[in-house]
Amino acid sequence: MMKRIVSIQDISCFGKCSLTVALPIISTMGIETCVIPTAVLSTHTGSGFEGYTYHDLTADIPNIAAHWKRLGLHFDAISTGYLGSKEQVGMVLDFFTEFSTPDNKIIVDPVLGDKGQFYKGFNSDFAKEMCRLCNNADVIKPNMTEAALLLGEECREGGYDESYVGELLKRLSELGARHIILTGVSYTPDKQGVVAFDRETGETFTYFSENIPGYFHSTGDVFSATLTGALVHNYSLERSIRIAVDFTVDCIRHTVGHQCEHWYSVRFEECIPDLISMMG
Ligand code: PXL
Repeated sequence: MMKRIVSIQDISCFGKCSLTVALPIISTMGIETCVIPTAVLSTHTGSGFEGYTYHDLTADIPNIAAHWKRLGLHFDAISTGYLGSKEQVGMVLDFFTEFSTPDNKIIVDPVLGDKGQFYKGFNSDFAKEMCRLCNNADVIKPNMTEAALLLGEECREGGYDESYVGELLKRLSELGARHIILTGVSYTPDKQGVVAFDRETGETFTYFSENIPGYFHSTGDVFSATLTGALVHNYSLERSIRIAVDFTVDCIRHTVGHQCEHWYSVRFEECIPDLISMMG
């Protein structure tokens, strides 16, 4: 049987993030991808874009869910990314209640911010709401900024050490999810990667790669989609993290030198054949 997931996040019409990244990546991984678009934006909200449009689709979420319920649809994973409002978080929680089963996974990317700051339009109130979503997830995947924002702490930009990261992981696990996958961790200037924590076994898994200087928008979304695809294939958590890091770094490498025209996202399309090889 082909695996099937649902991805709940926005469509940014230009800017290559959220659904326009998740769909091609998860499809490449041989998994059927259903979508619930939470909003349609003309671009993403990251720096460089001003005056973007935002069409809210909150009212559609329960209607889509109700129709799917009547169809008796089943998903091997429910994955969430950028959500636009507290009300949407509530509806996504209802969706979890309706569609979670003992054998499917809920994977939450608590999209809140990056580089030590909230994305436009988000604040600590919204971060508290995101904690409710984390509470109902099997896997959460914050970056270092989101980890601090979820915990209501000052964001630290760099200068991380193992004790700071270990403390963040422990406290994030108290939000409720079993697996915490913290991205953007770096202890030395030449390496960057992921530290994961399993609340049930107490084990930590670390996977670092080369640190490529610069800021690359949408890499969190590329990572999340790849991780989701790998986990849905029942690869081990360690292997899933390795594939997600390696593919994200591959996308960054292909973007370096092209940032003049590709400042708003990564050139993931060129790397799709590599993703297929990584799964081989
Ligand atoms: O990459 C996360 C993301 C998703 N969707 C929208 C965004 C961002 C980050 O800026 O603005 C609309």
